[in-house]
Amino acid sequence: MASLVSCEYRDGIAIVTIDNPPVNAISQAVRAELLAFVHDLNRNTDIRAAVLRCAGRTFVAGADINELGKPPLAPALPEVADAIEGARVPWVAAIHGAALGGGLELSLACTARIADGQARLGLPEVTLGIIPGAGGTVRLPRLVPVPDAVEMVTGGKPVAATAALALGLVDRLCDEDLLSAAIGFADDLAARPGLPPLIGRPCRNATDMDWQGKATAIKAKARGAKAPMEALEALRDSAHLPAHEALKRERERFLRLAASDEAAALRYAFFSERSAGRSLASIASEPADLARVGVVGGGTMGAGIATALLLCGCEVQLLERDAAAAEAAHRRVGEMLDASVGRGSVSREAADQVRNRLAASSDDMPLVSCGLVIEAVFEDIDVKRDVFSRLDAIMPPDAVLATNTSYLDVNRLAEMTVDPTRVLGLHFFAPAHVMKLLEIVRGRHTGDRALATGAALAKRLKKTAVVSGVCHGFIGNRIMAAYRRDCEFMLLEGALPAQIDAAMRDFGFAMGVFEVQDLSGLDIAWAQRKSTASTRDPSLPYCHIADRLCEAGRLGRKTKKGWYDYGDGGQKVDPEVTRIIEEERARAGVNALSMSSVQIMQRILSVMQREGHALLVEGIAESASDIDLVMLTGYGFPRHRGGPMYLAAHESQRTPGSVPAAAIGAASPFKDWLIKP
Ligand code: 3H9
Repeated sequence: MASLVSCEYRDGIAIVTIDNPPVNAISQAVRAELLAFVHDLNRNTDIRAAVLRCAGRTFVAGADINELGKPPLAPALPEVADAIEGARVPWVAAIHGAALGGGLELSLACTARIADGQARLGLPEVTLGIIPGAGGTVRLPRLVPVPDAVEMVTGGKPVAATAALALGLVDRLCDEDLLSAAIGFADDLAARPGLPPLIGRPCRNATDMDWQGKATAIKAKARGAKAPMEALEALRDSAHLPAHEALKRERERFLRLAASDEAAALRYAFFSERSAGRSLASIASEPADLARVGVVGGGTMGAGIATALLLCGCEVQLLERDAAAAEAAHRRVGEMLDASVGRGSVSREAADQVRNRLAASSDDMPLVSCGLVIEAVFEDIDVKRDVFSRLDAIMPPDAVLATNTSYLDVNRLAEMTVDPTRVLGLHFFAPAHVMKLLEIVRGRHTGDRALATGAALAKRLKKTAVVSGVCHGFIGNRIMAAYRRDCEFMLLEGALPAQIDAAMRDFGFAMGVFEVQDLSGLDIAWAQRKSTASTRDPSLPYCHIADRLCEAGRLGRKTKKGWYDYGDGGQKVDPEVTRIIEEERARAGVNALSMSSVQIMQRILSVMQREGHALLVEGIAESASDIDLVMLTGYGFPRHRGGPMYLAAHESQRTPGSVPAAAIGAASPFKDWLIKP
């Protein structure tokens, strides 16, 4: 087998190169080879210093995630880090790309660090349900101030090279030949007595740390995930215990967490993200040119899509029905850009620059030069069919046409074109410039070029693309509509909105289903129910509660009343809603039963899983992990739980013979709708 670590020598400097594509993950083989070189160099008295660098696009991006959760294989990374830190000669880490997790830990064991201007450095372990396991929580706070170390480890967000320099995390930045600069640096270090290794130094600015305040903030944000709090505890140990004791405790914590359900679920989420949209990667067709993209409709969704496109470097031509609407749409995009500046997600200069690439008009002819047009007009099949008919007439035959519909039949829109192979769905999630998910909807006739264009757009927008077939609501909204409906039946059976919302929050959702409805408004779903009322199967149960709230003008937060009362700014349970629920229970002839949080959540999961299973059987979703990804990235499902399909698979693995979650809803007097939606 080819070696993964090599060493060359230049005038007494050893250059040790890790070459383990694609991201130089530090697998057992890399650890073994690297450790062997450390020992060799200790014995070689011709060597004055060593440089640790990587081949390919990045420095070490961390431990090999495939090995986590399995019995550790020797040599362990802490052993390698200790050996580098205790080496006879100074070691310099030359960092390009990303130095993450175990990669940063290796560099912390070196005597010094030099990075190029594009480098990013971080300890993202908490995003995988673990804490750093090779000295990160002990060496980092001895190099950068403790509050900054706490931020990096408990938040998991990498810092850019310039910030790393300011923190003292790297010693030098270099924008040209990184290797030569690293060799020069190593030469300098060899010539002068070094500082004691990090492990022998005290923590920096430890008294500035408000441990209690941070613990409260983490608890509020973690939504039940354990790793961030464990990371804080590890850092607290590091600040208060001798380094060798803190290292020992860090390792114990790391091994315990690596074997936890939370870590397994987060690893699954990590790999699901990477495998999403795999079917698109094999498409050989060339995508349409995305330099200029058209957006039809500049409401909240259209403006969000335009903002996302501008921020990824596209020119945007926005079409509205008249000059005033075009002007309003232009303004809306400007406001979204300003808000992005306010949030710190984009700089003022960048926002001002991209603003110039937006044109909004009521004339559709400027669309003609766009490679892709995305319609985001009112969610009405006739309105959208008209748009497609017009686009088909004016757009050149090689332009791709997309709809941002959330529910409507993409095939019926494609019917309006001469060549339906160029039509696809691109379902963005609001706010479109913030949310990571993009459902790429493959219609009956959607061709490879249209799909390749969707994939190229997702990549450019840095969104997670999941392919869906055509059905009412595609993957995400179909599942959401199903569990929302069941939650309303649970109201009839005895639960109250606040109980259901609390059960979801306890599970890890940021908000419960009724709170979400109040935030987004109850009127759109109401309009949809009214429009399909004539075709509803009368033999199926129907819950009237939401209709009654809407009829009473309770449309959510915007009317200060919905499932809750928002009269004085806060969210309060409203006895009026409880009364309506009780009346509807009486009308349905149901005796209310009490339901526990666990029962409520099991019921919600069972509906998600049942619908997910149907999506797979019908060929709408390509894989169970795609379904989970949609729920994690678009619907607030807690990432550390893996997703409904992941939980279904693990539930049956863990407790064979247990009552499957799907059976729980079968006790419902309204189970008919579960069987036949
Ligand atoms: C850790 O270090 C623990 C230590 O504290 C203690 C140990 C004792 N392992 O994301 P991409 C694969 S925990 C294995 O598409 P990009 C990935 O699956 C680790 N595989 O590229 C994909 O494979 P495929 C802490 C990994 O350019 C391919 O590489 N580190 C790993 O968009 C390309 O990945 C992290 O959490 C890995 N560590 O982004 C960093 N990383 O082609 C995790 C990637 O078969 N990695 N792969 O689908 C990342 O954040 C991104 O991959 C990175 C590159 C930013 C580096």
